[in-house]
Formats: sequence, C-alpha cells, structure tokens
Amino acid sequence: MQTVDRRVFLGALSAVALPAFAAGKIKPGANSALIVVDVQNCFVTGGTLPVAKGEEVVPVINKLAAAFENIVVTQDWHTAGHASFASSYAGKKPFEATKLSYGNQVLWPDHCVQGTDDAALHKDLKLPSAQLIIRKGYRKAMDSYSAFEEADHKTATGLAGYLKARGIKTVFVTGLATDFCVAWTAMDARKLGFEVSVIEDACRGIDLNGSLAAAWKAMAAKGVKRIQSADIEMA
Ligand code: VGL
Ligand code: ZN
Repeated sequence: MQTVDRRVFLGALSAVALPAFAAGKIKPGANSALIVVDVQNCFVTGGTLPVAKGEEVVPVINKLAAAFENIVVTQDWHTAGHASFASSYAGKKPFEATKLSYGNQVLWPDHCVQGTDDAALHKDLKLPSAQLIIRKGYRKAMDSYSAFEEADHKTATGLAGYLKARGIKTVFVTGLATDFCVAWTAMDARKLGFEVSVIEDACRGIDLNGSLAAAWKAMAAKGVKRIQSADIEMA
C-alpha cells in the first residue's frame, strides 16, 4: 500500500512541475527588444569578411522574431577607403592591428561598403516587423563595432535614446559577429543601463587570436547573460 501511495504522489508532483518549468522560460514583453546585429552578405559565406557558418543564424533569428514586439536591425556601413580597412594603409594586411587616434583598431578586408550588395541584409532574413535599421561605421575615419557608440566610446549612434524613449529596458542581442559587433553592442547596452542577454545560438564568432572566449569573459564580467534561443518562450 505504501508503494502505491508514493507513486500517486510522484505522479501529482510531475504534473505540477512540468508547467512550472515551461513558465520559467523568458517571455519578452513590451519593454524588451531584439537587436539583430549585422546579418549582412559581407559576413556570410561568399561575403568579403565571412564569419564561419554565419548564415546559420538566419533561421534562428527569423524564428525568434515572433517572440518580440520590438526589433532593431543593424548594418555595418562603411565608406570606401574606410579607416578599418587594411587596404587603406601601405604595408598593412587584413587581421593585423594598428593604432588610430581613438585606440587599437583591427584591420579588416574591405567589407560592407555603403550601398553595395555586400552590405545588404541577408536575403533570407525575414523581419517584416522590425522597426528600426541603424547603420554604423559610416564615418571614414572611425569604426563602430557597437550599435550604441562609435569606436571613440563617445559618439552616440542614437540607439540608446531611441530605446529609452520607447520604454525599452531589456535587450536580447543576436547576429554577427559574437566577438566583435555583438559583444561591443551587448557591453555598451549594459553600460547604458539596459538588462542584456546574448542569445548564443543566434550568433557566430570570428575568433581572431582567442577573441571569442575573451569576448564571453568580458561580457560576463559586465553582467551580460548568455542564453540560448530555446530559453525564449515562443508566442
Ligand atoms: C564586424 C569586424 C568588422 C562585426 C564588423 O559585425 O562583427 N566585425 N566590422
Ligand atoms: Zn566593419
């Protein structure tokens, strides 16, 4: 008799435990925004600065979009002859670094030049409800990995003001590349007072000299949460 009682008890317990687990998922509300960073042709296979498996983020982000009322998209948007291009300096090669007036700058292949197909959003990215596209890195002399502040850490893009004016308190960052534009965007968002999660499987990294592990460590130190797309409750 005792055994039977215990089974009944365990059955009742799991019946309440299951819905409780589902309710533990994150449900983004009106004060949350999804930020989709640089999902552009330049950063996927066939682009000028391809991130390994960069295109794999597209279906993950498309699916996540249904859970968000507010979506912001960013585009890396450089001039020709941009200060972040190795080709702008005699004797410099892509992936080397240099010092510019605002600090250290990794030099990249020419990429995401304004108005080119390379700079266009990935054709399979389906974000019809996105409300803002913010372009960055458009000043010839200054880069901007972050969607919030240019590389001098002073010049605002206006994104923080936009989000705050609309009552956004929490941002979920996705896109390319985890260790550059995603990480800088996430860390600046923290600095500007937002709650921040990076959705890991909705991002891919460049990983230049250990930059991917370093970025996760730096983000954790700033209070950026590392979550998975499965942690978000789909509407
Ligand atoms: C990015 C390097 C250069 C990025 C942009 O989107 O992460 N990385 N420009
Ligand atoms: Zn760039």
